[in-house]
Amino acid sequence: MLQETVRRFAVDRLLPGVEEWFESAEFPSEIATELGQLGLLGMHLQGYGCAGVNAVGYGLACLELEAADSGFRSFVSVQGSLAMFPISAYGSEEQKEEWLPRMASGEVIGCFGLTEPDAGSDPSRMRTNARKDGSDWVLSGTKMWITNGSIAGLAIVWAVTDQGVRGFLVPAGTPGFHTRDIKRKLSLRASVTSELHLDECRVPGEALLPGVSGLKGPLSCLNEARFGVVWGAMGAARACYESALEYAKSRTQFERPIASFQLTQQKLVDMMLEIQKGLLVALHLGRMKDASQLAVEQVSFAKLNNVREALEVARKARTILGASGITLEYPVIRHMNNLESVLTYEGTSEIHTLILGEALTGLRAFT
Ligand code: TGC
Ligand code: FAD
Repeated sequence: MLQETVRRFAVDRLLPGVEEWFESAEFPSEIATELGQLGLLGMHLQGYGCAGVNAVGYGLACLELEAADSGFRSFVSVQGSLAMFPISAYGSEEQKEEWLPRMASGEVIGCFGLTEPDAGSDPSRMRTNARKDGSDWVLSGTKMWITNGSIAGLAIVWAVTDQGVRGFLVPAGTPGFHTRDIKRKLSLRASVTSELHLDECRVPGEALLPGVSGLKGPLSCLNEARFGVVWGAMGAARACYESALEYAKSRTQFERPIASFQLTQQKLVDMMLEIQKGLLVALHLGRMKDASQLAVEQVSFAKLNNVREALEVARKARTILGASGITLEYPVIRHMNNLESVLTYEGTSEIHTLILGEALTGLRAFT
């Protein structure tokens, strides 16, 4: 029922506008409250206005949203898993009460500032720092490639302190906090990506997330978001496959539908196999997550496999559409370009390969 509801919302509300939003590089921010009304923001969290559905339910919603466009799944991932999750898991009671209900409804949009210009795959090299000044904290530094940055009412900013890496809640409008959008993207165009600038930005002591210190704070949030990507990537792949199948049946060359050629059928069958395998991996992972049995390496396994295969499906679909495959009249090249970002964010395919390599061999190959 949940999947059907999200699919209907995607078909009725998202698909009619998505080509225009992608082309004009615009995220329709009014969608935030509609996603909130559907209960999709922070949907896997408990209490404070959150829907409290299980991991499989969250995954299915991500699948249907990304079948429309990765930008919508990204929005929900960042809001629920990267902005609300740390407040829910590591926040004080006051922080939860102040922010979570308004974020669940979509009234307040959140963003997650971990990546920096010189610290992407290796966030341990982050330079953004926070120093204690009386009871306040003063933050300085730059965050880069931050989804929802300029439309967020609240930024979760990770910074180095004398107690290691800590998380801070920085409301938009705090003096010293500015954002600048990253333009000319050819991927994730229906999504806002920004830089965050913190210039002696002063926040009160209560802005610190009290429940976690060290890199495991932000990295644990990534687990939640990566889980959503595992499902979402298969949604994008499904949309490409469906578009290619329909096109192949109606497009005639050499006096036959191109779907009747064995080479086209081979592509369609390979696409279908990878989508079904990827969905089974996602479902298995969801059930393990619901049983609290999911290991970090298993999330890497699925993120690496499902995004890599989704991109391959998109590329095969693109070839079936011939020249039509390069226009926005069909969803394929939009998904294909989006998936290039998905391959990179939430841990690049190389980083997930190295996480798995370490799990197999016991040897770290990052440095
Ligand atoms: P390492 O020494 O391995 O770990 C430091 C501490 O963190 C713990 N840990 C984790 N905890 C929970 N979940 C995970 N996935 C964890 N990975 C590590 C670890 O146990 C340790 O804890 P403790 O208690 O011993 O201190 O850290 P490292 O510096 O060697 O880094 C390892 C590496 C390379 C795997 C990590 O840095 C990494 O995953 N890098 C990739 C960075 C990344 O994914 N960035 C994503 C930014 S956000 C984003 O892309 C949002 S896109 C938004 C959208 O969907 O639109
Ligand atoms: P780099 O880390 O510089 O990597 C460049 C290349 O080198 C990659 O191929 C990488 O795999 C490879 N590489 C790096 N280290 C190794 C190694 N040890 N061995 C082998 N190869 C290696 N970040 C946030 O914090 N919040 C967000 O909301 C957010 N949203 C994003 C939205 C979009 C659209 C994009 C594109 C990115 C977003 N990111 C966000 C940033 C994203 O997480 C980073 O881009 C990603 O972690 C990689 O960092 P980087 O781009 O600096 O690449």
